[in-house]
Amino acid sequence: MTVPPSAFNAAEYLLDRHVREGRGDRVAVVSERRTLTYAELAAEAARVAAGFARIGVVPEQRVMLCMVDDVELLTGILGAMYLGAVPVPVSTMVTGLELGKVLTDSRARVLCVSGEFAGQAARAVELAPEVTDVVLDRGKATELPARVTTHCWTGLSTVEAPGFTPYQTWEDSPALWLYTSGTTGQPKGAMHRHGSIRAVCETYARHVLAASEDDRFLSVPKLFFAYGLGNSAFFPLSVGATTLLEPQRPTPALIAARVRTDRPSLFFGVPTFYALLLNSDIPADTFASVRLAVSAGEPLPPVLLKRFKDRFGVEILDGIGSTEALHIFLSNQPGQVRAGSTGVPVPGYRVQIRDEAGAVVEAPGQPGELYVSGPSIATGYWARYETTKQVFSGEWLRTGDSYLRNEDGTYSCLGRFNDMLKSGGIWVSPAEVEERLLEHPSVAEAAVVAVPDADGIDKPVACVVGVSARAIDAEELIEFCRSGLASFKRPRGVIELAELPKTATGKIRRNIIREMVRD
Ligand code: 3SK
Repeated sequence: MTVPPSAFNAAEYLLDRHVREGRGDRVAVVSERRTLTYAELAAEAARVAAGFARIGVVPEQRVMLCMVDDVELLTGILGAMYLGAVPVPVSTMVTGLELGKVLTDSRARVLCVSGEFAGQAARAVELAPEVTDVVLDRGKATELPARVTTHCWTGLSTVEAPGFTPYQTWEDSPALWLYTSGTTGQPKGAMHRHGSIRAVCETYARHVLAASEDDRFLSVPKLFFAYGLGNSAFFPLSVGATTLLEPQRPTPALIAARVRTDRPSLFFGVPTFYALLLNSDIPADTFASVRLAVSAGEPLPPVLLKRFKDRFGVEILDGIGSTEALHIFLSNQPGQVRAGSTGVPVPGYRVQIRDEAGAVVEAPGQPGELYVSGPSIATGYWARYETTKQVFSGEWLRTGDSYLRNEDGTYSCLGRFNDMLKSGGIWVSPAEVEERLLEHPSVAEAAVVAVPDADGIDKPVACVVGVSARAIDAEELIEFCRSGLASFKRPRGVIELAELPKTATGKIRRNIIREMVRD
């Protein structure tokens, strides 16, 4: 007898459940312009779903969204899910050409854009002949090619949809695609199931954050990034809490003002943003409402953890996730933070460290590549057969990160598997040298890469961004590293940069830095 698939729709789980269980009047979302209760947010997402259906979107079809963090993007994502369609939120930091690439790759017919990105959308749509409809939130449609039908978001989202019923998806139905290019390579669409969305809420949000309906979530990473999507949509809505959406580009002053006004209890950032906060002059009581601060995206240097705790009185929980795993699967636990480690597997996930031949490394202290298995791993990359086979291996996901297990059972990141460099024949972790560089008062950001010396032998070179008004003294910095690290790990050169090149999600693009410094 075949077992019928179990019906489950992530948007119903995140919205209707609260309305049904009497939480409809609770505040779900606070943005710059609007505050909506759960009942209002569910009704608006249903109207958006009906609006998508009116313009011809059908279940399983992709809807790409290049929009700022606001109610429109949130209801666009949830509305598409209600309809059984597949929302594909994409970075708002891309050029028209980059947007065109992912648009073409996804074969989405409908593109939703915030007005400020109409220029990029116009260029992208020119490159993607399958797009038939563009939904524009604010702004003018004049730049868009005449061949597409343009719609205004208000028209889509305000027409009542009496009788609208969500499409009956299953746990394994496609719910969401997220494009990732990692630090190199072509963007690939990681495909996620409806069931994976509930899984990240029931693992990380429940067991690490202990999220409850009293929480207020504020995330610096935006909704288009897997990390931000969990922080600002899935986690708060799964427990009937409030999400604070911020459409503007974050700066320390803007975020500090938002924290003071809206008093989040959970705050999410990336190491680079924590460094910016520490280099700003925001008051020491800024984060008084925050019960937990979270960092992911890159390993958090211990010096930042310490300086943040000393100055703002809040401990940062460092964790690691990936777009393919949907959210964080290895994390420090509240009250048990170990500086320089990413903590332990989140309940529900297992990790392994494997050597280059793929054998599991059992001994602590031995570096290898981190693999993860758990309930939210993507089903694969859209239309990328070979890459899918390389990255997804049965129940295991290959992360591409180099890790080791410490004696106490926690795990520490050594960098990207292929970022490791050798100096004098000995492996050097760029993360370790960068940590030391960041302890120097004149360094705001650092990336260490291998650069061949006159003999063609790779040597570690530090690329640093200075703290404003403090000049970098290269010799002093090298001496500073020599005194705090094994001498062979010290950088042999220092290059000062105005900024470090980063991916849309804030990861340092070491391949670009390598090219810059080798030229
Ligand atoms: O990079 C990370 O650590 C991360 C965390 C959560 C979700 C997604 C990502 C990429």
